[in-house]
Amino acid sequence: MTGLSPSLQSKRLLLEKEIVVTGPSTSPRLVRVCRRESALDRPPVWLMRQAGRYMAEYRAVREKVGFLELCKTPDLAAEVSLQPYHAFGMDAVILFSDILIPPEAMGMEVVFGDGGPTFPNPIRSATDIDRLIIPDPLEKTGFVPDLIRILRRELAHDPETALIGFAGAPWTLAAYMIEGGGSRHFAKLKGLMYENPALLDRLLGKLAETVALYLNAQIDAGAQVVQLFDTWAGILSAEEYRRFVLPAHQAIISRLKRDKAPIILYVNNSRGLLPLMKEAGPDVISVDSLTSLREARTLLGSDVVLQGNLDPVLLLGDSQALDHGVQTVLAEGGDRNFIFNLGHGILPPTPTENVRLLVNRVKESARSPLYAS
Ligand code: 1CP
Repeated sequence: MTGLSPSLQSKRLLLEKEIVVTGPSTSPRLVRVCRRESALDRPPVWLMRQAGRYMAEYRAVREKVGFLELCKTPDLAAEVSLQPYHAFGMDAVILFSDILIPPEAMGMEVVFGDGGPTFPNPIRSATDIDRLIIPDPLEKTGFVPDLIRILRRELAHDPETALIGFAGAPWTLAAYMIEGGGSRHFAKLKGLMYENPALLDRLLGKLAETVALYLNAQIDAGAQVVQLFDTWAGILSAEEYRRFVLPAHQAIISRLKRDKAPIILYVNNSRGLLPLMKEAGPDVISVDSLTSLREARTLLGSDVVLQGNLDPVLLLGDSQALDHGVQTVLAEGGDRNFIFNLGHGILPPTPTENVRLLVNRVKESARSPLYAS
């Protein structure tokens, strides 16, 4: 017996339910899960590369402006960042930009063509590395904090939705800067790693410093979560990853304003590398589609927050296979410490009705608040 009058008791029950459903703080759903603050009625959902070419609204904007100009024009970049949120109602908006913006600010020329981004003058020598500056993020990339401030204003009416900032991690950025663009074998990058590891260290160190400053500037401007993309770190063995990638992650993560924004770490092809990702100490580990979430939990422990990991190819096909895939990820992700996402970025030919179906299915997975644990 609590000794409360029946009406007060039912009020208290209502309050308890509310606490379970919305969490004890006013932070967005995504942030609450990153911080393991409470059990939620359903996982938050957002999709890597959720803004982009699969949306007609995006293509209409891109018809008028080039990709780099779009990234550097905060009003337009804000419009594009919000397109998937308005169309499908994801639980997070990720700012529209690209991982190659900081290398450009360091002094590299970058060209975004139809075949993807390229660096016409890739790094070829120690002098090329020494020439790179560590840019002041406000002075050289002030359009990013400007974009973040616009987006926070646009989202002010909806405190449940989080704004995500991001950066590419040093290894992946070095891959583009040395190869001159995307690559199949990464022969030049690996060549440098084998032949002159100290020189590669010098480049990775400069990149880590640049990325830490850049992400902290995003957090200062209002990013509520940040994601570090190390797409190409999965081409390395565990030993090589420990030698070249882990120190760069640690250098960045240890310098971030973690009290203000939790950090998600993503590596593609990360099977075998997951324990090393955990060693860097991110708040969330984003898992690709080749490792089941169940396997990831066994490897990492149930207290680690996981993000993932629907195969983006499932969004290209029929709704039955997609539905089955979504239910599998929901079941494996479980009802806590889990963020619904893809295993890699959304593909340009994705039909929008499939994206809508995915987001709706995750939202429908909400259990009755009465039974939320
Ligand atoms: O309009 C166009 O033609 C440009 C296509 C495009 C888009 C929409 C590029 C060029 N970048 C982006 C946006 C982008 N890139 C976002 C926006 C936010 C979002 O809505 O999610 C993000 C987070 C990125 C990150 C990014 N860029 C990564 C890491 C994530 C991943 O998917 O692995 C990488 C590797 C890049 C490089 C890049 N930029 C663009 C392309 C086509 C590529 C890939 C090139 C390659 O395959 O190597």
